[in-house]
Amino acid sequence: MLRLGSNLRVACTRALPRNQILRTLATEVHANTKGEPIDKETVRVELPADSFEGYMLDPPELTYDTEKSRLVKMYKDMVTIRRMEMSADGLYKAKKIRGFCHMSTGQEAIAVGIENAITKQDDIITSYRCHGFTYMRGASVKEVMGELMGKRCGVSYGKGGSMHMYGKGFYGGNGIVGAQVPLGTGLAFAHHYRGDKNCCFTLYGDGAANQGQVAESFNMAKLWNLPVVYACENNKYGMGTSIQRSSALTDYYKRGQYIPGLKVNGMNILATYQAAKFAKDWVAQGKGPLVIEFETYRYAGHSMSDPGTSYRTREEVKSVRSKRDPVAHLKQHMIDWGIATEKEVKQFDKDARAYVDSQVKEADAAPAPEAKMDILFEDVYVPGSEIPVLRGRIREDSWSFAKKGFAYR
Ligand SMILES: Cc1ncc(C[n+]2csc(CCOP(=O)(O)OP(=O)(O)O)c2C)c(N)n1
Ligand SMILES: [Mg+2]
Repeated sequence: MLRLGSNLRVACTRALPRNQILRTLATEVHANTKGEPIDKETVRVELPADSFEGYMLDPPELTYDTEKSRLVKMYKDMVTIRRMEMSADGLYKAKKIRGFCHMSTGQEAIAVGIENAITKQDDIITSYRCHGFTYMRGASVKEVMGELMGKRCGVSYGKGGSMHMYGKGFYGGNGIVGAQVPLGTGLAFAHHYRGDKNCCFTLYGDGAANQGQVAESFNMAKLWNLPVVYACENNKYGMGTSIQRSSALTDYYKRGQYIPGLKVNGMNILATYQAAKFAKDWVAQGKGPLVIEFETYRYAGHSMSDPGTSYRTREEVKSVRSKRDPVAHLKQHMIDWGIATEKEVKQFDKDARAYVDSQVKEADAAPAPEAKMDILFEDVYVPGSEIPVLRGRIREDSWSFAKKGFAYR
């Protein structure tokens, strides 16, 4: 229901006063509050030769300059997301979070790398593994955690839960595997139609990559030359099924066939950031769609109900964590390049922990939405754009927005 409301924002933007539009987008008021100034002192990044592989294109440069402060900010954001997910894990076990809950620990370099390469005018849409993206698009940790705990302060006012988080330029949070891919194609079509230079990053998993609607979306995007970046998070498993057991071709960056592709080391934020900048540039130049495969790994099980150990070995998880962890990787570079001392990095970790813990505390103490029918039906539509009567499961359940009550009772 909420998804419908936030999608309608596009259609209604012109007709409605701004304060009304804000009602269905809790994060808009917070967007950019985390935006620390990026100072200009730069560092030269030299990526390993195996960071990229191209398909029908020349991969991005392995050497580039970037701001030191940007790397620090990226580090802090990755640590914050990790701490946030770990808190969610604990709260789930304490039964304060119910229902579905999918963690992104291990995959932080993708959400953070992409957000640093695009603007708030670009769009992102993703699957249910969405907490990190919601935070990076502008939500506070309190809003994400509040949503998980079903609180009114949540990013979807406590009525969506883990898989249903939205914000300005962020279209979820989608529980149906692959369903976000045609939606992302439509968002890119909107940019194309308006003639702006913005794009949509459409994320999906290696499991979702085998869906028919993904192939249909590729066709239309190429046919109409849409500014869409199809970004496959290849974390090696779809639930408990390894990519070798599910996919005839595990080179997901080649799956666009007639769409150029790029494979990226998704555990190295210096590579994900450079790849996302390259992709943004590609679509802005009017070259049409691009397929990116971020090769990554999820540390947790598929969801909270999966311990994640029956279809892979503990050694496999341990080995990725110890050798390829994106947070440890950036930490080492910051120290080696003299951007921060070991002591300073420890302080960043401490600060992130303190920030997340205090936000969790506030969210935990916050009230749930009031158990009132009109609150239940809020945010189905942008205020002022409602249909007269929303049909219920049976006639008596139909809701009248004008009456703020049941239409036929
Ligand atoms: C259409 C549909 N089919 C099946 C499911 C059940 N399901 C949920 S997640 C998932 C696996 C998806 O794996 P992948 O795309 O690799 O994403 P990941 O969980 O690894 O991020 C499946 C089969 C679903 N939600 N929707
Ligand atoms: Mg997967």
